[in-house]
Amino acid sequence: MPHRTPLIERYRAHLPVTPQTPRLSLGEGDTPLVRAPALERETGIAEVWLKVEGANPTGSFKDRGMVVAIAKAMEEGAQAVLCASTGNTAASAAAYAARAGLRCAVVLPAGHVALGKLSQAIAFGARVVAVRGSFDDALALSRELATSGEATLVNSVNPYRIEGQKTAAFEICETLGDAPEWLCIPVGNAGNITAYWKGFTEARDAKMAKRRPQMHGFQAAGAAPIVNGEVVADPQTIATAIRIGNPASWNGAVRARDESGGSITAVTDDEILDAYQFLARCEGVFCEPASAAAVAGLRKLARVGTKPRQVVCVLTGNGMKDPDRAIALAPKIAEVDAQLDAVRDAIRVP
Ligand code: AN7
Repeated sequence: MPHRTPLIERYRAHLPVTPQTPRLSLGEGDTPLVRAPALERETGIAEVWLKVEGANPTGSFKDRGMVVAIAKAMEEGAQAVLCASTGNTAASAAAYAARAGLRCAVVLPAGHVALGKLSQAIAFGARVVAVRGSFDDALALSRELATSGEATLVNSVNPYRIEGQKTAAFEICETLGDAPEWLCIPVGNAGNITAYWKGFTEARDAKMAKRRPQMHGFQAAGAAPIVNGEVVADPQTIATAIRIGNPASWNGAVRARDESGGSITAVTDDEILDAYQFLARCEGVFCEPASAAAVAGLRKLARVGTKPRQVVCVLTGNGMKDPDRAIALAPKIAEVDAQLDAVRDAIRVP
C-alpha cells in the first residue's frame, strides 16, 4: 500500500469514479499546507498559509486532475492521450500515461517551456511537438486533432481534470476546519480557479465547510485577458506557465470571482519575481514564477482595502521546474582554487 491513500480512493464519493475505474496513482494529493510567518509579518494578516502543490509527484497541481482524466481514459478504452501545454500539463500527462501504458503526445509553444517540464515530458516517453506559436495556438490545434477520436484530449477542457483538481479545496477545508476567508491563486487557462470554486462549493454543501472563500485570481500583466476583458493575441511574461492569452475556462474564472465577491487582477513580472525570491529566501519555499503570482497579488491587495484574517495562497508548481529562472537571478557564482583561504574569502560577506 502506498503511504498516501490514492486521491481517487480518498475522494471517491465526490469523483466520477465507478467500480470499473482503474485505481491509478503515483501518490498525488495530500500536499502540505505550510504557514508563512514572514508574509504574515509583512502583510499584517494573522494567518497566511501556502498550499504547496509542488509536492505532487510531477511537481505541480496538474497531477490531481490528470490522475482522474487518465484513469477515465483507461476505463473508456483509450490507447492514446493528447494535450497542449505550457509545460506542467505535459509533464503530468506524460507521467500518468506512462504509468497507465497509454501513448502520449504533447504540443508545446516552441521556446517557452521551462527546462524541468520539458525534461519530464521527454523522460516519461511522450511524443513532444513544439509549434511556432503560443499555447493558445497549441490548444486550438490539439482540440481539432482530438475531434478525430485518435487520442483523448487531457487538457482542462476535459471535465475529469476539473473534478480531480477540486480535491485541493477539500484538503484545505479538512486541514483548517473550514474554508479560508480568501484564496489567492494564479490564473492561466483558468481551469484551476474553476476547480477550486467547484470544490469549495461542494465542500460547503457536504458540510466539510461552513463558508466559501473570496476567490482572488492573478494574471501576469502581459498575459491578462480576463483582467483586460479581451483576448491577448501575443501574451508575454517570464511566468511561462501562465503565458496564455485566451483561457479555455474564462467563464469559470469570472463565475468564481463574481459568486465569491473576489477579484481577478494583474501583477507585473517584477512583482512576480520579487514574490518568488521572497518566498524562497524568507519562507524557505521554492515555487515556480507562475505560482509566486498568487503571493505577489496578496501583497498588493494587502496594501489597500480591508484585510482578511486568514488567507491560503496556492503555490501551483515546484521551483525546480524552472532552474534557468533561479540561476538568471543569481550573481555570478565564485569559482576558486580548492584551497581553504580561497574558499573562506569567497564565502565571506563583503
Ligand atoms: C505552475 O501546463 O496551462 O489557470 O499547460 O503550470 O488552471 O491554467 C499550466 C498552468 C498556474 C495556471 N501555475 O493554471 C499547462 C498550464 C502553474 C501552471 C497555472 C499553470 P490554470
